[in-house]
Amino acid sequence: MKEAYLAIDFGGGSGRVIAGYLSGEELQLDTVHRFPNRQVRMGGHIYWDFLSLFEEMKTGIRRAVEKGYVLKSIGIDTWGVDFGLIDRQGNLLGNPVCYRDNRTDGMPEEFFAKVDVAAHYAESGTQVMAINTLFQLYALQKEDNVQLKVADKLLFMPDLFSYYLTGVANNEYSIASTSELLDAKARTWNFRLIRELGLPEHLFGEVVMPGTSRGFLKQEIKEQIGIDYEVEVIAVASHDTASAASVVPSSVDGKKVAFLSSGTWSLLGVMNNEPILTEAARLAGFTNEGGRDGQICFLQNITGLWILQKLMQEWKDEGKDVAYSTLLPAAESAETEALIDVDAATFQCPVSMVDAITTYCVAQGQTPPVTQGEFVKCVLRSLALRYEVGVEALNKLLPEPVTKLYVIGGGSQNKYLNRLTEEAIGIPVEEGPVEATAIGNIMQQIK
Ligand code: LFR
Repeated sequence: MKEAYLAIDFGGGSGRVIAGYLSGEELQLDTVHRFPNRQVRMGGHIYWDFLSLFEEMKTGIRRAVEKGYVLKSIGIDTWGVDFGLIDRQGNLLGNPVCYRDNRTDGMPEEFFAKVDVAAHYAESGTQVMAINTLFQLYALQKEDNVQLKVADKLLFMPDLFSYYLTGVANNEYSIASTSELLDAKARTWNFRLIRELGLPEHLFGEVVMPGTSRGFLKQEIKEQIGIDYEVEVIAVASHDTASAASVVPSSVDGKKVAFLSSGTWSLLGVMNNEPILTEAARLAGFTNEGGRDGQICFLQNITGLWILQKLMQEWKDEGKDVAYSTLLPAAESAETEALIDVDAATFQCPVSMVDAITTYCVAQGQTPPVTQGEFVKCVLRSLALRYEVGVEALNKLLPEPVTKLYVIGGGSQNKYLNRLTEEAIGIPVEEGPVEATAIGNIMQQIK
């Protein structure tokens, strides 16, 4: 019997339940359950399969119990911006829609035809992206959405999972900060903006800081997972990026260091004590998201390994070999010079990534990649060059340039990409930890 803290980490492509326990001073991790997170296309929309994710989460908690762990507490983190709406009885009003859904196409342009973009940034500090909650809600409002009319509360994904575990509905700060609806300095809802959008104020609940209790597991959940003791659910830095970034020091030997949280997305930035809300930061595409201890993750949101993941999925469906151990050496020896703009809208959710890259290169007058190795090389070189642009932009906004880049998360295992990145940015790249998000999640619970 070991006492353990559970980190439940939902990423855009997969989820995991990790038990963390202290052995002496050292944190040990045991991944007790992994599951895919699939996006479901239906009726012209792209959804998350919330019900199956909820079930997988309970399976993971049950496995931890069956393995003999005594649960001290649970913390949940997920990707950003997406949410569920619940009614006054606590019913979920529809499956949460995935940020890759095209309902937000053109919404930022419409919104900023009425709102001054610089003044808006000076308050929200958020890099404008069509995926942001603000534009999802704007789209719902515009279509006179029925769910929005009857909704009682808006719960971001980690808030929603926690709600159905405990019955307590609140909004954790770091995940709420991905919405573009917070006042970055005050670290709470910008109700003036919310009113301006015509959204009901009651949707937006209490903003709680990482470390706050979200309540205890409901009796029905305890029965389903086979325990009879109380387990507290703690609001960790429930945006996965914020939990991951929380394990990286903000400086080493008095010198500022940067992080790159590498997964489906690449989040490149630094930890600051206060938001940077200047016009220069806005124009350079930086966002000020909430982190641990009221800190700010000042970062750029870059399309990350998503493009490669999507290519690999397509190749797998065709029965091709998609092992990293085959693809990465093939990429290293491939000859292509093709480069893509990884953030281009065409790579957001194409039916075929192979076709999207080919079409893009042809349109740009480049010879498109053909072999798997060429595709992978094209994507990884493009990412590394994009990181170079990001680091340069960051250095222009900070008092002193960053001296090191910590690559954390699953993508940090991609040694070829790390090498390309180091060559491109010209400062040392330090690898790991791979499980930065889970470690950050658990550290917030232990505090
Ligand atoms: C990473 C992440 C990013 C966010 C993106 C979409 O998993 O949370 O920080 O911008 O997903 O929500």
